Amino acid sequence: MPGLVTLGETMAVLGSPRPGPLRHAPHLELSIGGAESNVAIGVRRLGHPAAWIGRVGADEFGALVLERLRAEQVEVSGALVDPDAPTGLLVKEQRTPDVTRVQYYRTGSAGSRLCPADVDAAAAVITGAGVLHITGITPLLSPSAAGAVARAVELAVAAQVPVSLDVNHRAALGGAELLRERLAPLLPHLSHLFGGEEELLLLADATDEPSAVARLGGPELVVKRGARGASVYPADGGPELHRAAVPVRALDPVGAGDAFVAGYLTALLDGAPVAERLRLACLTGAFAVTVPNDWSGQPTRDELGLLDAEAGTTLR
Ligand code: ADP
Ligand code: KDG
Repeated sequence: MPGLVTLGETMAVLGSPRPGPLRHAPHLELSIGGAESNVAIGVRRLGHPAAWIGRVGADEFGALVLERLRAEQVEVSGALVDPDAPTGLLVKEQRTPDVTRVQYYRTGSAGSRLCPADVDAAAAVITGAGVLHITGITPLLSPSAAGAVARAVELAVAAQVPVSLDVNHRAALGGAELLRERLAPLLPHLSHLFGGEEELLLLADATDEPSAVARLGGPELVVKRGARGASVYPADGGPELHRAAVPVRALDPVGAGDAFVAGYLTALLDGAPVAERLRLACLTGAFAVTVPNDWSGQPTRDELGLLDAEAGTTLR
């Protein structure tokens, strides 16, 4: 059964469990995170095969990344252990209950040394997939990582595998100009483009949404609007669809976008129409914000009804 394949950097994550300046945190919790592998985990939990391609260092953090992904049954046959660079690290500070600060330690990391030859070595995983998912993070990591993404897209397009991209602009990795420069060659090959309102404007170099949609025109465009839900502008120019967010008690917004994309692409792999893709995406996005971790709150299929339960429900 063809599933999802994705590539990018997955890092070790150190997060403070309580609000406050990091220097006063008595201890940090160790986990992993990476926008692309978060999506792979979400799709896998919902029942489709998912594979991740990337590099980790020959260190404990790298072992943790691979161990966690394997535990989530994400296929890592296309993952490489790089003996010459460390696994990247992300430190997540809950500065106030409502503001999260993220610090990257990923310059020169193993993940940023991903290159086209790594992708060629995993070509069969890409050409046999039902969808290739990429993000705007990987092309900003390094020129070789940008080349790896371009190569993956080339292989997918040649094999008629649809390509989905989530802009995921991380300002710490580069400004709007670099984002546009590195993503522009990919845009004509996309079947689905996801982004937040602001980052889509940045990418299109536009000032309002209709002009952004016109400039980015081509792929199915999915706009993520946080607690206000999401919209889809179909590729065939058909009427746009809007859906409100599922009301939940939000604890941590980080990772919502990845869970949303996981839901959307799962429904795509199910062969579901656009309205159902959007419904499932809003549901899985809502699950993610209920848990203070980038990916662990993502649901399995049989958990999808849980958000309908009343507060205080105990299931026995
Ligand atoms: P990103 O993480 O990429 O910035 P968003 O924050 O827009 O993405 O979240 C993606 C989707 O997750 C939203 O479109 C929405 O459907 C859902 N979502 C996000 N925040 C909430 C929230 N507070 N309550 C319910 N659903 C949410
Ligand atoms: O989308 C959530 C991500 O921000 C996180 O898991 C780590 O890939 C990541 C990044 O670059 O911030």
